[in-house]
Amino acid sequence: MKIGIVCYPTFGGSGVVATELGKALASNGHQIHFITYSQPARLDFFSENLYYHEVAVSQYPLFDFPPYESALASKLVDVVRFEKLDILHVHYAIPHASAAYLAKQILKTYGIDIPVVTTLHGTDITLVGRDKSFKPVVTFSINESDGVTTVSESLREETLSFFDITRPIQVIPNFIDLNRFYNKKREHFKRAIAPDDERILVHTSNFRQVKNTDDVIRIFHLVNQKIPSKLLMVGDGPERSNAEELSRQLGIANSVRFLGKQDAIEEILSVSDLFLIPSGSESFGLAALEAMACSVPVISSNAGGLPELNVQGVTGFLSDVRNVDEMAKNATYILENCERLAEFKAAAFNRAKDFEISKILPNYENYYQQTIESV
Ligand code: GMT
Repeated sequence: MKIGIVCYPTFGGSGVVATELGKALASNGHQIHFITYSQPARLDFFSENLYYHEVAVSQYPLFDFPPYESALASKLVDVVRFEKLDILHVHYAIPHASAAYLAKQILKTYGIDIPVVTTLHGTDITLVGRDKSFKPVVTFSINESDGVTTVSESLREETLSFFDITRPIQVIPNFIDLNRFYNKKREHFKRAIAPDDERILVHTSNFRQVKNTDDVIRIFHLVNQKIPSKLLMVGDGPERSNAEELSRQLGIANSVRFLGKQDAIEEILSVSDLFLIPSGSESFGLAALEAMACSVPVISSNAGGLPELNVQGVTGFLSDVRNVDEMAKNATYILENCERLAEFKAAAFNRAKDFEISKILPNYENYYQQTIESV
């Protein structure tokens, strides 16, 4: 198939899923066209089946807000016509689903009916999409898509309860490439971070409020009182300085390292013993899956799709959002006993195997085929 993929090209979860999906489809022989405003972060190599089309937004003094959606729709029309695409797959509803709708209508004037699949990723539904200023457009463009997928059952249910949805939604979960994400046994790196064999806890995110990064620091503060340990905070975003400030206030700054944005996240996960993800909302938790693939158990909240990934008492533990005391108690329980920790690590890795990309990819391929046939 010739597939157009529209996504945010950044480090965020939806952009990562879209890029990894495109790469895997390309190596399965499909021709993939990424259409976005800059080269996706993980699209860093050449393949004969991968194409990238940049959406350039003209600057004009009148534009306080450059009209990206119109520029994207025009680019979609151009790429679908000239590359003869079979289907468009847009990731994150806002503004990609409505731009695809507009492109689809324009393409009809050229006698082309392009099938559009929209994948909802989380905040496009749970936070941003619910905003009054977006809701009618999100509802309309979901209903006008030829196919709609969500990354978890929980997100499917939330979509159906927040919006007036008139079409079926297919759940296709996030996936992981186990050839990239596995425990690489970086002992020298581990010794550099934890010279006295301290346990290493880790958090990776975009440090937005929804990630509750202050809870990450508070959980670690409690664990650190019982178990010699270090915390690695990976990523960057608006809450980072608050988290840094809190770690100073709690007197644990020397045990917490803020590493900023990192490409080789699997190297960091490979030296880690426990992953913390106490999010207030999380449609799936791709970051937790990446950790599990590297044999790192997970202490999470029970928000959104996290219970569909993290298995209570097996791959880690789940608690109510903001229940820092319980999360710290469970973290300590896993870390205090070497044999127990090894069991949780093995179970985390086993669970990650359920989401191996080769198991999930056919779901997308079949869904594309089905959608093309339905148009
Ligand atoms: O987590 C984020 O804030 C990034 C966000 C995105 O849309 O880029 O991630 C969402 O999509 C990921 C990939 O499907 C999911 O694994 C994340 O759980 C989801 N984040 C939230 O729901 C907060």
